[in-house]
Amino acid sequence: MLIDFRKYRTGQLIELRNLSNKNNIDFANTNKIMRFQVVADSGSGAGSISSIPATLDDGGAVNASLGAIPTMSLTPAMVKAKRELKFFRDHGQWTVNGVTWADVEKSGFTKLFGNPQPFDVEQWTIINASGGWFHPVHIHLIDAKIIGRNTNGGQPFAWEKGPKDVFYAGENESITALMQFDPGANGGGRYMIHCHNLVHEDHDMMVQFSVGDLRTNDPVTTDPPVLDTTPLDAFQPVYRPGFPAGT
Ligand SMILES: [Cu+2]
Repeated sequence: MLIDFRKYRTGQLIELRNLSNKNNIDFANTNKIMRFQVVADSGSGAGSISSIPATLDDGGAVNASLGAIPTMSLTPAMVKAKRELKFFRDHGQWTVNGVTWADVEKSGFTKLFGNPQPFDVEQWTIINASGGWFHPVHIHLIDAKIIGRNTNGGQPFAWEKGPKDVFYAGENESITALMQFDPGANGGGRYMIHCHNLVHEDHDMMVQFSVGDLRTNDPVTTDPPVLDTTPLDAFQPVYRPGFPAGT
């Protein structure tokens, strides 16, 4: 995302706000995302947008190894498998196709929603048959090209015509997307699919898929925590507007 601050004057404060949507629950600071202060020189190189490379990586497979296809060049003819993900509430649990993360845990983390092989292209359809709430669905690892939405005349919205990894499944909406499973430097393995509503993902709307062998790049052991030995007084106090300094 590029933001052009050139028309603002030095010292001006610009706020990025969340305008929310229907069937959402907003709290006191839900609308506050980020605040920018415009300065004469941000110190980030040339101080001009001309310093940004002309070709931006789309976050997908552009620079990956042979076999990778840029996300927005994916076509239905490349599809090896089609899958459906239905997001719904079942006996007080938030599920994906009736499956919860507790089911994945019970399986010893072997239960998979899908098992594409490296560089396979698949077509996934995300379905929210409820009229009462929405699900922002996050599929890890991939970027996808949205090719259909049951609302908006079957077309993606104007702001969805680029690579996406979160899919807004509004009330009674379904979204169809193409994605390629580029295993990247990790070589594949298990990745999550979950609703990004906090209450939904916590209770228990998350499943997993594997690219290739699920034992590759084990998420439990692949990036073990290490003790941070930085002295506490090395941290600068953080100023948050509306809160006392240092909190
Ligand atoms: Cu949800």
